[in-house]
Amino acid sequence: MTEQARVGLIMGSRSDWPTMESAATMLDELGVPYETRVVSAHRTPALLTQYASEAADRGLKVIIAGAGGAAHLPGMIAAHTLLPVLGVPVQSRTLNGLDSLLSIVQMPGGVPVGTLAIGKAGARNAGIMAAQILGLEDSGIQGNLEAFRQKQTQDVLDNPDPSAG
Ligand code: RP5
Repeated sequence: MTEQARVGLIMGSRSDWPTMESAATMLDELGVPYETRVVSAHRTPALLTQYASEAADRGLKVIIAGAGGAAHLPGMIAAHTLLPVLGVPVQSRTLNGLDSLLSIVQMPGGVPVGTLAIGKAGARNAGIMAAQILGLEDSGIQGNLEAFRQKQTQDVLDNPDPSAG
């Protein structure tokens, strides 16, 4: 049986997957069950409304939404749910992701989107942050986060010389 998804990992297009895959990798590593879907603010607006409106009742606790260009997906999802929404600006071809960042980060007061960095680092951090939110009430995920952080620190300490292979 597949475990109940607790994070909705959505994106505006299949073309966002190479970026958003970094969030999926972190959720896998931290033991957080999730689902992945393409939900487009502009191409499938009715699906967006349905997805956001039903998310909490389906057992999701956090939504990670990645989009590029006129990146309205995270904000519109946030407008339809009280779940925390983490927005990932995908690096666009034409404006390098600055367009995506500004589209996501400048939400009006009252409807927050937690906006991460442009590109894969932002997607990776969105996965970690979703785990941190869930870890507040899940000791298994919290333990995975502690182990991840310790390993990350140890890797740096074990390799102090940047000129060595
Ligand atoms: C946005 O438009 C998507 O999030 C994607 O980043 C961008 C381009 O989409 P495609 O034209 O590659 O499908 O909605």
